[in-house]
Amino acid sequence: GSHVSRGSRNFIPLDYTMMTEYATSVVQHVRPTESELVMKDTILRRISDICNNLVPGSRVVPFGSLVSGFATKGADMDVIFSHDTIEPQPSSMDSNIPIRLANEFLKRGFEVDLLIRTRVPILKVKTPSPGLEPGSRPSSPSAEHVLKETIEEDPWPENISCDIGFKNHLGITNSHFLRTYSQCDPRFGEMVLFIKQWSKNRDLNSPYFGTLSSYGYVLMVAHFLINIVQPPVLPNLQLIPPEPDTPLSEVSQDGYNIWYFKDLSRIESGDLLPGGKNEMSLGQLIHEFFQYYTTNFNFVSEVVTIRTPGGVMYKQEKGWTSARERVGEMTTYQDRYLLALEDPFEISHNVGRTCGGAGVRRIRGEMQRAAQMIRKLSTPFLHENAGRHA
Ligand code: 3AT
Ligand code: MG
Repeated sequence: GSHVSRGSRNFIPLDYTMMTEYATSVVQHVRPTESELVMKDTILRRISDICNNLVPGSRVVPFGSLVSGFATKGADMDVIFSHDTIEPQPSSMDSNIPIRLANEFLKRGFEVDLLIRTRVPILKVKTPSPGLEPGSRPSSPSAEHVLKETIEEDPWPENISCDIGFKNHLGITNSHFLRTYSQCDPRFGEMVLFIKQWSKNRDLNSPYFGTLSSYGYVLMVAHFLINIVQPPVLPNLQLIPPEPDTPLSEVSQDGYNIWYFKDLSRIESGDLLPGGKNEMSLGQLIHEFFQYYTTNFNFVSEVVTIRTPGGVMYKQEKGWTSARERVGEMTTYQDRYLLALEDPFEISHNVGRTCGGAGVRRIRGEMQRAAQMIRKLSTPFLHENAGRHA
């Protein structure tokens, strides 16, 4: 619906019907099908088996959009290599695991790429085309069966790639955190899928080439829905204190405060949103999202922090003012603060650090363009109005 502000003559109320229809169709189009999800599950089990073969007791744990529910069609899978062995492996062996695993996947016909210029090493593996797996045997008959069936009804599945990380356990936590938020209101997931698709179409989703990761866009959407739009669409789950008997493992991990409220029944009852339910359409929310980041948010001085009341801090108070080098596992990398998005748990980490000056300028320019296009699409009877007032 449109909102008329009484008494302001020149105010043309926008009609978001078309934008909402358009956004809804985009979202439907980019959502993965059920059979894709089944197939990804099969592939995950196969990858886990290969890991377990090399390092007994090891497996891969999914995180990212597979867990949060923000995956788009054909999206990569993100997993963490994990082994529950009680005795810690000798460290020399540990550091060899990515390379040994890479060889293991190569042997089985996967396409393999080992990235070491990242914060932590990442092993990218791409599933082999069916029939090209030399000497491999199915990990379990049922898995093979499901895979075969899926392939037969859908010719596409050859190139699913999976990023295997070796040290990012907060990623698992933050994916479950985002999943909980996505269960609070369907418009969160819908906005994320739309913004992700927009950012990919406009070439603004390449963290390796100076723009922002999907995770960064998700935080920008969350901030808008928790802190900016009135009444808020989402409550701030990190500000609701834990019960005294909450297990420590839910509150703290590696020295980080990872607490967030998880009781979905209380969330659904609506009493966490005292301002009442926000009834805005998807189209209006998307428009206001772009408008907020193009006209209200100050990229130069402000930091998006979804955990704090209000959700905005200043770069100055976080000491996020000038770029600096940091020494990582295998390489040094740069921390930049041109676009400042505080990670909800690892609060010293700027999720927007991948953005360079040119990247930020392009993101802002494209947001402006998007806001203008939505305004045009949503301005009713432009000519009629002009005629009537003449
Ligand atoms: P795509 O569909 O792959 O574009 P995604 O939702 O899987 O999107 P990402 O690939 O950006 O999102 O990230 C996967 C997960 O990795 C999400 C988050 O748990 C973690 N992650 C990604 N980037 C960062 C980051 N800069 N800091 C902390 N965690 C991150
Ligand atoms: Mg991903």
